[in-house]
Amino acid sequence: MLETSSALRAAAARVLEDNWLGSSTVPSRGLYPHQWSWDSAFIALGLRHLAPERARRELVTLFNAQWRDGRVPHILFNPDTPAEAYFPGPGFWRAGRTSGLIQPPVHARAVWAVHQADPVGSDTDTFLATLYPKLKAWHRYLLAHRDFGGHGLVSIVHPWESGMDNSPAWDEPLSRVTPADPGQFTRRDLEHGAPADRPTDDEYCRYVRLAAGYRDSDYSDVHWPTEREGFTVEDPGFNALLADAELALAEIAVALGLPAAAAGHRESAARMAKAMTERLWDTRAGFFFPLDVRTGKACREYTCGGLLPLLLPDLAVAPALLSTATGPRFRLGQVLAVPSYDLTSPSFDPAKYWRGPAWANVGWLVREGLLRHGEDALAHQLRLDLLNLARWTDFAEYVDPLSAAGHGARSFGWTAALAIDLLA
Ligand code: 9WN
Repeated sequence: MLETSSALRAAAARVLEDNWLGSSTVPSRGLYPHQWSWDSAFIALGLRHLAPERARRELVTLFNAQWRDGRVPHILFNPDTPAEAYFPGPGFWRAGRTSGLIQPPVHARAVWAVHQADPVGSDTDTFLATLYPKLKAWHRYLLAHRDFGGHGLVSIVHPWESGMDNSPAWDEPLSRVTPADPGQFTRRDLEHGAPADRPTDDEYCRYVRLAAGYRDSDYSDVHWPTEREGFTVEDPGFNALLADAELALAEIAVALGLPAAAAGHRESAARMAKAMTERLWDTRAGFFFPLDVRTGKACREYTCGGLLPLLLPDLAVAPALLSTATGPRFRLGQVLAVPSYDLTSPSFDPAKYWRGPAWANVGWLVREGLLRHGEDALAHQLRLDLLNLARWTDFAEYVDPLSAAGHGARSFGWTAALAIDLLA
């Protein structure tokens, strides 16, 4: 048992050491043996306290795989890992060493935090100057190529793009996708940990159908999204993270002596916050729901993605959102960390992936949001929960928010990294 903070920090550092590939970190040696986009950002937040140059390397490696159109791929495959270790591997995506999907844009926030941990080393490496144009191109891709709703918000085209794969919010839009033939592929994820805690086979068949359709359109954001089979959703979690990332870009621009550019990033964040409040906020529910762009209807499930707009400092509806967060659906401060799904729903499952368990990255983000809205006591409790859960579960991928039982992979990258950050 890792009784002291220094024992916990040392154990977390060992996880990051063991998961280090030489220029990036895997989320998990067994289940996820490649580099993942938003994992790397969270991992860098922890690495910056241990070895800032490694944190910089982590992010630079990811951005070296950025596509010409600006997208940052959700997976960068490690050439030394056997092809059969993960499905869908590079042979499926047919996109060189990367996948063609994306993940939530938490990178600018991570880049800024990594810089602040070691400004001298960062300046010597020209870290900010190197990454600023790449981050700008990434955000431009999202806002210019992914605004399928036409109101200044980004749409995701696959549940994997939300980072919250089997969130109940995706059930409805996913139900319209014809499942791929299960005989076409072998799930490698089921070889690691309890299959009951992972998405179902039926969900995987739909994920594969969607990913193959996007791939077969050459990852076109012009043709594929209009196909009948597609999935096009404005996710409040993804969009809140982009708005926050624009605020981080503003800070980076100031540090680079670009005040006019900084003002532009702040305006962009404010525009997004306004669009989110107009399109995704439900006043009666006191919650942000994703919008299914194909039907124009809200995906009315209370999932943790709807809490992430708390990150926005000037959010007028923050008091109402906080009241939902502390109410019966999420019971913030009364259960452990942040449940990924509505505790009052009959479908709530405390062990199943994004349908109930608490995840360290979401807890970390919600804590940031609480701090920005002056909710220091709740933020303090959340920090303790996250550290205890990491300590008790050997850095589990996700945990039961009621019993503290660990689920999924152990020695999971961002669980360890964010514990280090919370201890700093
Ligand atoms: C698909 C790596 C990733 C996380 C996601 C999490 C899970 C992948 C999977 O693992 O998704 O991208 O194979 O299930 O849902 O948030 O980035 O840790």
